[in-house]
Amino acid sequence: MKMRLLIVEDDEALRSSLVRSLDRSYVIDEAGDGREASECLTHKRFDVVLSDIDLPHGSGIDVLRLVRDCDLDVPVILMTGQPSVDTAIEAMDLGAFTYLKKPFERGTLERALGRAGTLGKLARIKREAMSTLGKNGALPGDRAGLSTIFQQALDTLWIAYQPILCRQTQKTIGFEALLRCKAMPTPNAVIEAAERLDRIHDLGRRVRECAAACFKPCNRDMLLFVNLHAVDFSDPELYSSTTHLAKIASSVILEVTERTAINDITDTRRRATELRSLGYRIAVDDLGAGYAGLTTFANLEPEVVKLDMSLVRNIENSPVQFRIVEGITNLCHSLGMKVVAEGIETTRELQTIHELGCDYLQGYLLGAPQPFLLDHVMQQPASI
Ligand code: G
Ligand code: MN
Repeated sequence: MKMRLLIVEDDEALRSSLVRSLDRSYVIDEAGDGREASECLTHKRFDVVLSDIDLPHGSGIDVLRLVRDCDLDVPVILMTGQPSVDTAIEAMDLGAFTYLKKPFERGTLERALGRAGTLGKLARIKREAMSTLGKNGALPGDRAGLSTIFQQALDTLWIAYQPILCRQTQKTIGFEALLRCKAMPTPNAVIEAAERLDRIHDLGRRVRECAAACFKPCNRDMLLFVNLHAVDFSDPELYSSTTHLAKIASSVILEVTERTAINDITDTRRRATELRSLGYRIAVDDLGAGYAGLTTFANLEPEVVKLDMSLVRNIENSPVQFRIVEGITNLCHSLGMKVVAEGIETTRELQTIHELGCDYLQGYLLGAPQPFLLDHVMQQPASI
């Protein structure tokens, strides 16, 4: 089967000559500028895109972005008369397959097209395999593709709230705000994309804003647990007193994960103090899953500690997990910290955790994450 090729070139003479020399081997569509290219790309799928860099109504770099809005894998070959190092770097950075310096020989073009077509197919198969296997790795490998999908993730982002219950009273004492979106398979995929694109601050701001805006508890004592990425600590906006979140800071517990090293962040102690002066409290999240040493713990002086769910999973059958959770809980209590057991899925786990005296409980058994509903707070938890 012939490969489908889109040629984007405003110079008509060159475009016709390209079409003439290639139309025996390819099914070709032509576009004279970015707008026409966009038209073609929204209606058809191509195996390769060959585009001039200098175009009316936007450059080839814009075409590259346009392409990625419609297709995450199709290889793009850029052509240029005057290659400037900057454009070339930007093109490659955005995921252009290669760029050809005009004039080029027919053989050079054919080789580039052949290789691009094959690698494009490979990328599609890989993506299919990844999504069949349910791996997050289905993220596009290049920046332009990744930023397109990341933007969609930001645009479709919403917050699910999972209840956290008091062990003794069995009442809901608060909710953890959890990132959800339609554009990407898992919350971790969104975070990984943000890390790769250096956009953790954008993601964190959006999550915090949405988490605060959609949180409408009937009860004023209800707490809101919000996750922070280690990089969020360096975002000045986190320390602003005028955000939606800051307005309810006294109800907010900021969760700092133990999974990623917060050690890279300087001045942890000063930053924690600043957050407390705004009214926030701090929790160490996923305790037991990471490598955070005592320094992080000492510097953050968390009010709350959340046990990683791997410690909770099947705890009734594991004397080792039992001893660890018992030890952590007792130590935290002696330091005046409250302990949350996360990821409780079975009644056996719940019973064991109950015996161990963890203060607060969270997990699918007690309540799934869901959009904030007013009757959230009224719901009857599984009995403990
Ligand atoms: O890292 P952190 O603890 O913030 O992650 C919480 C994640 O765990 C959320 O994505 C949430 O949906 C998920 N989660 C919540 N409760 C349970 C549970 O009982 N079991 C499992 N496997 N996952 C859970
Ligand atoms: Mn958390």
